[in-house]
Amino acid sequence: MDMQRSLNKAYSTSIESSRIAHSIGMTLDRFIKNNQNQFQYASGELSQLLRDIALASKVVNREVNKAGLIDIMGAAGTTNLGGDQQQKLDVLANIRFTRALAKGGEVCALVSEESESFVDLNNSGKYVIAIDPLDGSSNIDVNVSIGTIFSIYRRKSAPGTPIRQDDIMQKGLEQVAAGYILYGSSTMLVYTTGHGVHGFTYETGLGEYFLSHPDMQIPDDGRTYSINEGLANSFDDAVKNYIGFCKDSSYTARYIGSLVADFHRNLLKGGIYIYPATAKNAMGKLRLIYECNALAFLVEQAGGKASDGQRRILDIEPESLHQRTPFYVGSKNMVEKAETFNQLTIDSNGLQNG
Ligand code: AHM
Ligand code: MG
Repeated sequence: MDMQRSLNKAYSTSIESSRIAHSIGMTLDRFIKNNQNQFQYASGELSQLLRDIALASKVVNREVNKAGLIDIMGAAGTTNLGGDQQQKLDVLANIRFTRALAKGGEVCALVSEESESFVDLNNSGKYVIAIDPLDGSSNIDVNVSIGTIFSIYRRKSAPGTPIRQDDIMQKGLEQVAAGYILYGSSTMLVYTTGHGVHGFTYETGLGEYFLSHPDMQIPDDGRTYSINEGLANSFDDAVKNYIGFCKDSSYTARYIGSLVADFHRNLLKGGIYIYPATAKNAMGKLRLIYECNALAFLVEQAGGKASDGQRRILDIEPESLHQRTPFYVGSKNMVEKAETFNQLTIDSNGLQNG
């Protein structure tokens, strides 16, 4: 009997110590700290800026998760039980991120999908941020994943001097960090500082992001294409022919209509996302500065490709704040294949005109 008891005790002790021995994973904070010396300007400010973004995303995540209760608590534009004015979630997300970044002091100017012109934060911060605080917000009402997209640039002008045009209008190649937060079946933060792509999953109980996807790589090939095929009549022939190719190859169509979610799936499984020029939008729908550049930086860091069908996204010189661009992004071989259809059209037009 005594023997059995001591055996049980030894067993339970070993379970306990093995539980303790297994680390629950690396937190985002620790990961940023451990990798701080990889940054070109390793003064700790960029690290703090990433932490500010992570913190604001936790607040937004809480609000996104409450979105289903809006019918009970009052829709946007109405007054809730506490007498506060309810705000649309994308507006609210913009406020949350702007506040967090303004408070931190590392960011001197902010470009956002929600603001007509850039926001001067009136400080001597060394960084400029471009952000889409809540992309795909038309999906909120139907409980579909949505996301935040961000790009970080080093300012060109000296801190303390007025913000200049060239601080704001930098091409994607000059990003020092970029990432997204996906508010999905679980919430994830994925980012790069130019040293690979790392994904962190949010553990709501602990209120922490944990490293779950280190060094993410997108497969060179895939069999999934994501495009709003309902608009196909207004695509040009190159895109129509590429869709035909996808069908002839028995590829799978997957289109959530939420850029971060479509991008994230393709990043993990391989695939291509296309938002091409349409009859309504000659330059496509998506915005270069705060939607496409960040995802282009991430996908290249993961071994994939991003272009406007011909040019590398990261090479495009921005001309206006809310500029649109056609967007082809995903597995390297798939993007290259789609580009050949554009090239064929250009060549045949050249032949016809020549
Ligand atoms: P938004 O910035 O107004 O939310 O629009 C961007 C969204 C993307 O998330 C998504 O990929 C795309 O618009 C879907 O557009 P469409 O409904 O035309 O297919
Ligand atoms: Mg958007």
